[in-house]
Amino acid sequence: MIDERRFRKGRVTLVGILNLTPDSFSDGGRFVGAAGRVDAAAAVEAGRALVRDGADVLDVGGESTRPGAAEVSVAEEIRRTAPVLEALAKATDVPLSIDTRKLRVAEAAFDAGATVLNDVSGLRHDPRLAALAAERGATLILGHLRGEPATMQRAPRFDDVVAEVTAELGASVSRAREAGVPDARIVVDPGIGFGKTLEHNLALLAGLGRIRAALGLPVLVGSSRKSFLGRLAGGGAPADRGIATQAADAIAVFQGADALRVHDVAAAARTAKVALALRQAREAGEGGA
Ligand code: HH2
Repeated sequence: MIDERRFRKGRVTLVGILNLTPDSFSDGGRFVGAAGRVDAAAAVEAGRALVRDGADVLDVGGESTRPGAAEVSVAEEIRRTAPVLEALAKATDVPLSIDTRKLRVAEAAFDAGATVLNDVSGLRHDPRLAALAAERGATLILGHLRGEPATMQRAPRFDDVVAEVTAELGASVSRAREAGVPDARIVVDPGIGFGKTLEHNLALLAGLGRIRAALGLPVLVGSSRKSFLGRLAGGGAPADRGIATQAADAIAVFQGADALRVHDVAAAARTAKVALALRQAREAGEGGA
């Protein structure tokens, strides 16, 4: 179960990434062999290591959402994720999240022990996820994404990206509320890298405080190792974007992020401590916020 402290304001919840895919942009293929077999034991060990590093939640995914990624069938996504979730539920106490846009995959994940649903499409891909989350008492992470991952990077356009993302996330939140998900179980995410240019990503990180204030809900940010950081700071392979990731995540926390979705939890834990202390010092200087 999600305890009171996770995804609540005044601390930073660390969501560790566990991708069970052959093709995720940063860690694809770590647990999937040539024949497509998932090495569940290795995945569980990696999950336990993330928890030792400080992960508050583990986010398990069976389909890459990187731009241009191939679609995965429902059966394949369940085959990749459900057995690992079931084993993780026995091996750790932290809440388990399923990163999916698909109803059947989410159902199988809940049956296997997940209590968080991370929908990068913010209920646009399948609005029925809202009723499912309500029925199962799950925490729902609502991401911002226009269109589909396969085509999202084809000329994204916004006039005022912060205002438009806030409004569109607000529509996702309304859908969740109407289906009966209480505010205490809703987290919003501006969808860094999801149908956004470099400038859009920067504007969203710089404008996080506005998004958080307008929606009044905890905000999760997922910049970890994404390509805009490589464009800004160099580093060829995604794994070389570690320092750039820490810089972006520090700023995100300073601007108000309540949760970070990260590959390197140990680094994020230290970054978040410093950035949160600075944010609280700023708030104290402003007479509290
Ligand atoms: N980013 C990715 C996947 N899921 N979920 C949320 N809520 N926010 C994000 O920013 C986010 C996400 C993409 O990163 P990754 O899982 O590392 O890669 P891939 O989609 O290639 O598996």
